Amino acid sequence: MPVAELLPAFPDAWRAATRHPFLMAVRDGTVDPAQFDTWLTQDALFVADLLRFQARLLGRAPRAAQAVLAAGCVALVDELAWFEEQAAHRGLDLHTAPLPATAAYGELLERLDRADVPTALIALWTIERTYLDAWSAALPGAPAYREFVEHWTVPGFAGYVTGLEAAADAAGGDGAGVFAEVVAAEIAFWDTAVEAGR
Ligand code: HMH
Repeated sequence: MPVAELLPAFPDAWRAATRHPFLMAVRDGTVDPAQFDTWLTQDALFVADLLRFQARLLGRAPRAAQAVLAAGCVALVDELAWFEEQAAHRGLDLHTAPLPATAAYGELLERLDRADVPTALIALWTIERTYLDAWSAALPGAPAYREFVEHWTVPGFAGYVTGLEAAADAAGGDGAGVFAEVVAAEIAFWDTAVEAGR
């Protein structure tokens, strides 16, 4: 089954992950800056974990998936630099400990190293598609947060997500289980930013 059909198969979880109160507050400008800063520092840790996962996946991916995965690795390296700039700008220390949801998401990525390639590709597509839809729901974003909203809604990012979808569909595989697991990890990640920032 094409991975796009997973979205309507899990409507409640998908909605919770992509219409989260955190993102609605980013859109409206009412997000608590401490919550936003918590999300930012934790997401920088997540992206470092994601780069490790994706680089290893590239090493065992089918020939047809190499280009999109390699481009994604380069983009994640740039993204780490972008996070460092954003953190410096906001006076944040990125050398913080992972909160439980961040650590759990990192452990999920490590487990996916041992999953078969089709499952890992579906997981990666889910990770990025969730972010695309979540930040798109925050458009245009309050002025103070617009740069972040734009970062994950630019056409280049949407095109990347489409490329990952094609790679996942070409690999085949049964994605319902891993899709549900990744979406749950995304919901927990937003929840944690809200709770820990309080
Ligand atoms: C939690 N999910 C999370 N953070 C991200 N940066 C992405 C997905 C997209 O890369």
